[in-house]
Amino acid sequence: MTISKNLRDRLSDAESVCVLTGAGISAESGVPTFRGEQGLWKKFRPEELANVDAFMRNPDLVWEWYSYRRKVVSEVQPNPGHFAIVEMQNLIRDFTLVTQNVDNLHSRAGSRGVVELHGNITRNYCIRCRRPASEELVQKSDKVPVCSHCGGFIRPDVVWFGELLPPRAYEEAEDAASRCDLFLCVGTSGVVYPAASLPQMAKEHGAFVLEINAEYTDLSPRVSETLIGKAGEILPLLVRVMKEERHHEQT
Ligand code: BJW
Ligand code: ZN
Repeated sequence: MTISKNLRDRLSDAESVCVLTGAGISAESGVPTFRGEQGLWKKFRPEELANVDAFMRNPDLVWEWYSYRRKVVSEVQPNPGHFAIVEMQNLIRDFTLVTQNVDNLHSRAGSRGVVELHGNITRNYCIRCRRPASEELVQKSDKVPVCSHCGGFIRPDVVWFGELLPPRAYEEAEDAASRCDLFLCVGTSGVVYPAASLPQMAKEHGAFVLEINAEYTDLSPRVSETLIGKAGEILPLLVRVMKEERHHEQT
């Protein structure tokens, strides 16, 4: 992979960086993506599972789907893509990582202050009184558990279609996208809003928007540059360039 002179300059000059990640960054850890050839939703239809009506209609089925995914993410490890983002954070003073992923792998890799737009599958709460559910209750339940305080169903702390994103998280993401000079868009198909509007927002505010994906996406025509390949290979390369260029500047 060749890094153009222009991109090299962007990587070396960037003072404020915002990274938006999607399911593709965790693919190399063994977490299935949602869409595409290997997509999770080839087998499970999203409209049947990722909305609150589906949960109320068939809570045990939805619970089972999340139990399966919770097990998958607990058995995998962060990959070089996740670790490269941790290194990038250590290089850049004003750095924000925004993720659509619910798998907790960025935090497990060591990223700090991760902005989670779609929640986190490792947390669960009661739909009636909103108290968090204990790990023990979640682990032992094959069927949807009920809250020990009020008897309400326990649900995963994720954002389903038709639900609002956590307002503070989205505000932080918008702030970071509007003030950064380099915006990286990694492993997302860019079809789910409002997250998919962040690259555009960054570009309108003057940032260089770099997409990293295994294939071209809906976002590609609207970004500054797309690098096609695996996030776990491209991100470490970008970090190496950033380090080289910053080292040169200091010497
Ligand atoms: C690699 C790789 C490798 C593979 N290296 N790359 C504006 C226009 C139209 C619709 C809307 C709109 N605004 C809102 C909507 C409605 C809706 C929406 O966006 N619908 C569209 C799908 C049409 N949005 C919402 O409902 C949102 N809420 C909202 O807007 O509230 C306001 C409102 C309230 C009431 C009514 C209406 C609006 C909420 C969205 C919540 C999304 N939730 C999910 C599920 C989370 C829980 C769970 O995990 O089960 O979030 S959906 C699912 O998609 C998940 C993901 O975070 C999200 C994005 O997917 P992502 O990450 O992009 O993954 P993939 O699989 O799509 O792509 C993977 C990519 O990786 C591919 O491109 C591969 O090529 C690539 N790849 N391997 C690099 N190794
Ligand atoms: Zn409760």
